[in-house]
Amino acid sequence: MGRSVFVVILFLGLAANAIAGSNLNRCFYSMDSNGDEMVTVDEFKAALPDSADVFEEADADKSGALDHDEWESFKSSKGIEEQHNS
Ligand SMILES: [Ca+2]
Repeated sequence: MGRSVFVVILFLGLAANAIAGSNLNRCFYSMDSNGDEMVTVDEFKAALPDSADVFEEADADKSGALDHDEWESFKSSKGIEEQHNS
């Protein structure tokens, strides 16, 4: 019984992610764990471990860190709506 409840919760979590299309709608500031207004690759991987491969794509100037404009531009280019309430 407990196990099946767990499976249902897990499934609903996965379904919610699928409906969202991706988990790339993260707010920039929710990924900037040290608050320096730059998201390094380490911060990015910590926030989005399944999406680490998009870091280089989002890092338009190849500086090794994302600034807010780069992240917003990247999301816009993907048609991703930011969700501040997630
Ligand atoms: Ca940072």
